[in-house]
Amino acid sequence: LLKDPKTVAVIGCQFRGGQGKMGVEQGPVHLVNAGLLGQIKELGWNVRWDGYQSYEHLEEKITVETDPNIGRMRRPRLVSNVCEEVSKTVEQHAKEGQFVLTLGGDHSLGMATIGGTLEVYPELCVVWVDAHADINTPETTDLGWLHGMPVSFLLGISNVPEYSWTKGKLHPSRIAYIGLRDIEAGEKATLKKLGIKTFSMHHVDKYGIGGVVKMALDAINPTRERPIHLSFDIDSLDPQFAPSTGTPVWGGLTFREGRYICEAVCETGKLIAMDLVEVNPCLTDPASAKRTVAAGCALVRAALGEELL
Ligand code: 5AB
Ligand code: MN
Ligand code: MN
Ligand code: MN
Repeated sequence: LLKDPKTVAVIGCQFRGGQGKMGVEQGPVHLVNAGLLGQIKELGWNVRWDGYQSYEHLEEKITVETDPNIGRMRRPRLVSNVCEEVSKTVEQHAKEGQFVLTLGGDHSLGMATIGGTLEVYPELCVVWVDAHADINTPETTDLGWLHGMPVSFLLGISNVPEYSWTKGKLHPSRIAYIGLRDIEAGEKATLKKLGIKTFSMHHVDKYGIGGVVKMALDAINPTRERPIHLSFDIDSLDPQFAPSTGTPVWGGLTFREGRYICEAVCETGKLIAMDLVEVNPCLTDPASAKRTVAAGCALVRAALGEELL
């Protein structure tokens, strides 16, 4: 499936413009400083480190003054411009046949990463692991931050001229959620209307994580032939395992459950990209930040085959 079967391109996206808290742009630095790249190499992969992408050129050009809200959307032009750029980078690496690992940064990046892989793998399906559905539209969003909206752009249900580069090519039958527990009323209506497969924490308790991953893959990838993009928001884990994140919600996945998702998706042999987002090492005491970062590293290793060795 991957033309360059043992190469991971790693993109460190130092971007926080899709949400309101300082520090999430430091996620990539902390993950890399924890030894993530060396850990990936130890699994037998070649690592193509793309460097930290800081987007300062865009942040200088698109300031608060020149980027007023569009409806309720906050920092809409900055997010759009950064995501368009990231999308091209991801697309390029995917085209070269590399596994694309994107380290966030906030989850608005999801419209960029999946937008990029979809260009190369039109048959792609998405496993979105998150406490939140991130499917708000400019109409349904309450807070206006773009990290709660990327899926709506991928599906093409948010129509904003400034985002015309998002092609809306993801079919609703090609995405499944795992870990949901904090969804807004407008989001619920959208999920229901589009018939999107959602596995909340209730389902994890009811069927076990093994059953849930199987049901999710059966729904979006019945014959396991489709390439898979895993978008992993660290806040899907319970705050006891990943406290350092911007929107923690109690009652989440255990570390083992989160790791199992990565293992099982890897086991299909179809995983072609992963995002690890919303690690914000600046929101807690250093020990809690370290725990969150260590959990993130372990999730990436599992997705890249640590359990299969
Ligand atoms: B995250 C909320 N639904 O839209 C919104 O961390 C939360 O990428 C979004 O999942 C959380 O603002 C975004 C209230
Ligand atoms: Mn590159
Ligand atoms: Mn998210
Ligand atoms: Mn989330």
